[in-house]
Amino acid sequence: MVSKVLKAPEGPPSDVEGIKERSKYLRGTLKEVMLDRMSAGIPEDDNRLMKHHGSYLQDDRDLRNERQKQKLEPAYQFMLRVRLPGGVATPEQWLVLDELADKNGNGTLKITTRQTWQMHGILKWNMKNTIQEIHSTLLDTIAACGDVNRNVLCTPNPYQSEIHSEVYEYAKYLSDYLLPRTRAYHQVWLDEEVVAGTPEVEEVEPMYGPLYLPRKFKIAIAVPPTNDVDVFSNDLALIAIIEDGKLLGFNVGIGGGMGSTHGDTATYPQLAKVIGFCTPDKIVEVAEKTITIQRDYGNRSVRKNARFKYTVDRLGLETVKEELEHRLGWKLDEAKPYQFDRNGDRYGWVKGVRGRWHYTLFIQNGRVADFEGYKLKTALREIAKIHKGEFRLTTNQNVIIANVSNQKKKQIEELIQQYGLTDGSQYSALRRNSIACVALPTCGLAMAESERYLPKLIDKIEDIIDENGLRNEEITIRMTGCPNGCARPGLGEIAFMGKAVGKYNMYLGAAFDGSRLNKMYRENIGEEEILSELRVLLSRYAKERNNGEHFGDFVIRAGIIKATTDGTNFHD
Ligand code: SRM
Ligand code: SF4
Repeated sequence: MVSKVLKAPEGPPSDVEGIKERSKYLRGTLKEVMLDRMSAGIPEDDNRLMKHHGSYLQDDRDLRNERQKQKLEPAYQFMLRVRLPGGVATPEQWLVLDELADKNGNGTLKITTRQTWQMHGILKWNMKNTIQEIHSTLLDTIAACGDVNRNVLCTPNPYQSEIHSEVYEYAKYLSDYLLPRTRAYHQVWLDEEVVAGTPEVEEVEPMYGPLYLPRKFKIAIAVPPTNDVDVFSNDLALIAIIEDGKLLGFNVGIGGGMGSTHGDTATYPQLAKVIGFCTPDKIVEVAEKTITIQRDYGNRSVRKNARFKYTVDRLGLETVKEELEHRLGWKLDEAKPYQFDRNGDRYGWVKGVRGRWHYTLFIQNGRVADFEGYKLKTALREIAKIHKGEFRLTTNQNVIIANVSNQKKKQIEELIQQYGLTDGSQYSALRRNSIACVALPTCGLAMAESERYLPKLIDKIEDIIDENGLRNEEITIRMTGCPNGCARPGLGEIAFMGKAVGKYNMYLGAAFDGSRLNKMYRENIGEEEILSELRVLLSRYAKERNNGEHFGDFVIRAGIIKATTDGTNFHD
């Protein structure tokens, strides 16, 4: 039901709207073009649709110039992202992904900032069997990308494992319920036959409609006191409210997102704002109706202004809340108090309920590979072979080996020792709180290095950290290769967003618990300047901070940077 008063922005629909409209519910000509052996790539229109199937066509950017010189087509390959609500995977699923990465991918797995695996480097001819093998282990890649609801996040909190399992069920249910209903995925990849008499174009998407959403839509559930999911960076932010060990329901926040465009003040990161509370049984209805508001009023003309955060800011928070309640037919309760203490992971072994153990393993920037002298991928495979619990992928790109019995703990610990796996304790707390997006060489939007560079930069920052006695001081540091914000840089106490090769904008002043955005401190600087800025800042922090004061709060109190009180003043 579309309200008479509210309006979507005017303007001609973007090209992607046309592609979706003509796509016969996300089919396009994908089935045919994937069989075409003339090119390792696919046409742009189909690539736009491909995203809704969890994949992107990419090319290896390290090889781009050389191939251009040789007049060869780019080194096309596909990235494939699994839908894994709450980041929970069985050891069997881990083993399948591990094998597929070697067989069809580039031999590595990337644990993403939305709690799932990505594989890179899959050739077109191997896409179908890769998706089929993923399907055989009861996983899929549907809606892992595209203008739909994405992988639903949930705190994989090993301390409160019972609450986690309950909240996880909601994350999983939401993720499944909000899936597109088209059979396109099953027909393109899984050889499902089109049933005679039900022409595919007449299929109905009851919630999305034929145009799907104006842009991606993201949901996260946080379980306080941990805000590891960076709940406020989501279009729909759900905060579990727990009283006396029982889940009462969820505070509901709307309108968060991280992406922006350098130099364009009409784009900005924004944090979701809490508008009320609902009991657990209402959560699906709330999510569905919120999504329909964005479906009806989101900007379908300018994609960079199309996220729900802009819809909320344009229409006004109160108006969107009223519209939501109108669509629900009931009112949200008043939001309940909650408290977050951090947005990073805690590492190492912890004991949860029923005597079960959980080990959070530090994985630098989420890349699972066999490195020289550090056989991380092999080690996780060996653990998966004997592990009887599950793996929980975290939004900080780490992995929790969860639900381990006393007896298995000994065996797993032996493997941890044998392969030198780490809970990060030999590193600075700053490194343990670092995340970086993929960027080069696979990301087509990267302007600078990120995952391949941040660890080296931190090697140098650690010298400064040590000079100032800050080794155990938890400071969040984030890097992305462009301002799209895939490592949620707007929420780093120190953050870098790529501007050009070797050049970054530097940001300061986010809150350690993910409740305040940062602000630009220096523009377009290289390593030398980054280090000299940090040398001054960290030494001042070491000397002038108050007891227990986080770095992000300190730089504001010390007048080094102004606080960003709302995304709309991020650029001020
Ligand atoms: Fe992202 C686009 C990687 C989390 C905001 N993101 C991309 C693409 C697909 C590039 C592209 O469009 O061609 C990147 C693929 C790189 C590669 O080679 O793999 C990419 N995003 C990632 C991952 C893998 C980063 C990582 O290293 O972990 C994360 C995968 C998450 C997942 O499993 O679903 C990832 N991306 C995020 C997040 C963080 C989050 O959701 O918590 C954000 C910021 C939150 C948000 O959405 O506002 C994010 N990605 C974007 C944007 C900017 C969207 C915007 O509103 O402006 C883009 C560009 C776009 O959509 O046009 C983008
Ligand atoms: Fe690519 Fe930019 Fe996302 Fe990094 S932030 S993965 S460079 S789109």
